[in-house]
Amino acid sequence: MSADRICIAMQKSGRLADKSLEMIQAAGLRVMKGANDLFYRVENAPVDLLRVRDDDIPTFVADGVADFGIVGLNVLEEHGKGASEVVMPLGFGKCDLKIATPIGFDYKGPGSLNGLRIATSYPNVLGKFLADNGVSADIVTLSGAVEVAPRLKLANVICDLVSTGATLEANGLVAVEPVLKSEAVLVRAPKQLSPELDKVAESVVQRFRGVTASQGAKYVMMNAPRSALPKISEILPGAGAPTITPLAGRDDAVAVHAVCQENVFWETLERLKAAGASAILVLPIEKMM
Ligand code: PRT
Ligand code: ZN
Repeated sequence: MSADRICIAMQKSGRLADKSLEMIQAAGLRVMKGANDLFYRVENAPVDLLRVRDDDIPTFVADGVADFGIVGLNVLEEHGKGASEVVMPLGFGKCDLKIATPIGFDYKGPGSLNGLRIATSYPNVLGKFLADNGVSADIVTLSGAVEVAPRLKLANVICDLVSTGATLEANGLVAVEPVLKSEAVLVRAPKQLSPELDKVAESVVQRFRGVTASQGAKYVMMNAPRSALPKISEILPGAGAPTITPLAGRDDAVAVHAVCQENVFWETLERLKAAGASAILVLPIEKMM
């Protein structure tokens, strides 16, 4: 850790590690993977990466040991974010913390959990959910393999992360109640920085915004009759006002350029074509500011 460099805490290995590094690299930070396992250095900006277990990231950031952290919202909520600020969701590591019951359990809402034993790795988040819903239940805290708890008669139901649902299915469980929607977030320390480092921190935030904004966004170009413009604007998904330019030698037709914030599917292209558009091109966007 150095007083004249920004430190970003990220998961060392696990589900978020590769995507976090990709995000940092997409923000234009050239990462040097040195012999030091704990720290990676960025060579083109005063930034260091602190590589740790995800559970420690909220504390490192809240204590100002790191200036930023990339961590699952589930972990942040469980460990407490203190005075740290969630700057933005990052669009990866998506999963849901859910209550799941054995198949055949007659679940009628949170009230059905009264008096039960619930196994989870997220006792704080679950405790808050139960309190908010006026439920009194026993929380059994396990650090892993939560899904086997009902079979071992350790608990009646569980509260665990779900992404595809395959783990629940393989264990004869079914999700019945969402507790927390999660994805990786950028979190910032509640710490005063020198003016120089504050500039670096702002630029990191701006670039991360640019990377997340361009994810899934597309640049769409086409030619179209002027008369079709209202219909075309309606069809383009998540587009702001399109840029309209005249076509040389044609009064009745124009070129339409638009940035679409959502993915553009084949059906959209077919609808554009049906509305009169031709020469339709969809291009990926690399950076956006
Ligand atoms: O070593 P370290 O402590 O850093 O890592 P870890 O083992 O605690 O966490 P890791 O790497 O497993 O997960 C890191 C983060 O990824 C989590 O905190 C979540 O924010 C996010 N994430 C996204 C997930 C999942 N999807 C996920 N599916 N974390 C865990 N799972 C597990 C879940 O617990 C269950 O066992 O996958 C299983 C369910 O998956 P499906 O696809 O079968 O539903
Ligand atoms: Zn962990």
